[in-house]
Amino acid sequence: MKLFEDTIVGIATAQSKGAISIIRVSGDQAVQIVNQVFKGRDLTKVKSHTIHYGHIVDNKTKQTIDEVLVSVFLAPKSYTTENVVEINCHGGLFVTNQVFELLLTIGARAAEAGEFTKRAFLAGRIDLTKAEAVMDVITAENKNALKIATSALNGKISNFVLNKRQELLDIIATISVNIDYPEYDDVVELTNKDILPKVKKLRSELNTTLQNAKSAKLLKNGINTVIVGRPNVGKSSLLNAIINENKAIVTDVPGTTRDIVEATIQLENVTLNLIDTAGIRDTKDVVEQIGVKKSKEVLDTADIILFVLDGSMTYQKEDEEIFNLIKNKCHLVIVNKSDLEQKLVLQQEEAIIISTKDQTSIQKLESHIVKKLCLNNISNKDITYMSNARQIEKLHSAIVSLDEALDVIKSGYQIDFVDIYLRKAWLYLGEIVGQTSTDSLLDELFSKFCLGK
Ligand SMILES: Nc1nc2c(ncn2[C@@H]2O[C@H](COP(=O)(O)OP(=O)(O)OP(=O)(O)O)[C@@H](O)[C@H]2O)c(=O)[nH]1
Ligand SMILES: [Mg+2]
Repeated sequence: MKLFEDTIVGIATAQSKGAISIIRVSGDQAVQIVNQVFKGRDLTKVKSHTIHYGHIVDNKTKQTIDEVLVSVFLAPKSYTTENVVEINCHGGLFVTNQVFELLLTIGARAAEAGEFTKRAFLAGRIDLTKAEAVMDVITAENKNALKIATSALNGKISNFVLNKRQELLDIIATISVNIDYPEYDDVVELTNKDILPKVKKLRSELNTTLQNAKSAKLLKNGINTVIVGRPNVGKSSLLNAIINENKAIVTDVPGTTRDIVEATIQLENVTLNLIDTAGIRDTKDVVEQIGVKKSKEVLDTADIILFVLDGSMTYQKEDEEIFNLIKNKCHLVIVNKSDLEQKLVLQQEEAIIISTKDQTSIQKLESHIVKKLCLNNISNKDITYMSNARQIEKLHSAIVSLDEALDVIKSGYQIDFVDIYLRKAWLYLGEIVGQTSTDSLLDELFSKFCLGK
């Protein structure tokens, strides 16, 4: 089936100098168009999945533009499912653009960002989660991000969503039969009591995947670990001790750190993005004030906060004020300077006692971070990780709809009402894989792709 009339062309490799550039052409006329300017074998007669040596020649000027290798993939076994020709030319920007522009003059149209993958999606070769995974593979910056992206590309998310969608559909179908054919003897009469455990089970499975999505985000982007406390408690010393390097300036002058200092370390295969901040206090110093403001702002980006106290001093008003800022966020309370005489008395909170001068206590702190964020072997587990904000939002909406369904079931309303919310959840799950998606969503989504992908 032919979905598109036009044949598109895009430069698939990065727009910079390199050994090779790939120009990709896709559409009904891909082979004929390239064949017009290719001097070598007659491409309209070659087999699919073959590579051919030749030259690209401008027929008007008779000038040879480049020496190339051309790969031919005939429909439907290609990236887009259409006829695809890929021209491997020399990787100079000028030569690549010359070949690209030549193809535009003989019938191809410049592809929009992501248009090749969009065609693969619209033709049904890949679903939306796989299309998004293509971009995630390209943008992956570490082992975990790549692992999550390839697992999505291999269909892990689609399989999960499609299975859950099917289970939901089975429940919806049974309800519909009950509503439409109550008089049939062979239709088992369904009550709210019968569907309650099924919906509950489904909700819990979706919720587990939603929770795992949080881990996936941490795996992908690293854990923003913000070190806060009042001046001079040893925050910068702590950052230095964790990374084992004198990166942040340490002095006994309160208010030493004025700006955010960042460093990264690997912990249990996960990246910790450590962020040292200016000590928070009321100050008249204009520069320090800006630093304090930044410290408070950066708290919003924290996945975990290390709240540092000085064990050699009593609990101060400023400590209390900072604690109020962080108490409802994920945090660890750290009492530093354990090598000095201890004057600090903490009442409710459990604290980790350390000295930045003692590496074993720093290792102890690291194991607390691992425990707090459940990082043990997190990346080795075979879990469905949804790491994409769009997918997570839809999953969340599906769960909300199931919650509404559960409320209706528990309130003892007629089974018809339950059906409404189950259908809503079914539609949301469909949006994750792209079975129920709008044109505007697709346009926006694929526009984020690279050209030529
Ligand atoms: N005895 C002792 N001194 C420490 C320890 N950790 C830090 N210090 C000292 O405490 C002082 C302040 O340390 P910093 O790391 O600069 O403190 P900070 O919290 O970053 O201070 P600001 O940047 O001003 O907010 C320095 O003189 C450090 O040497 C510790 O475990 N034991
Ligand atoms: Mg400091």
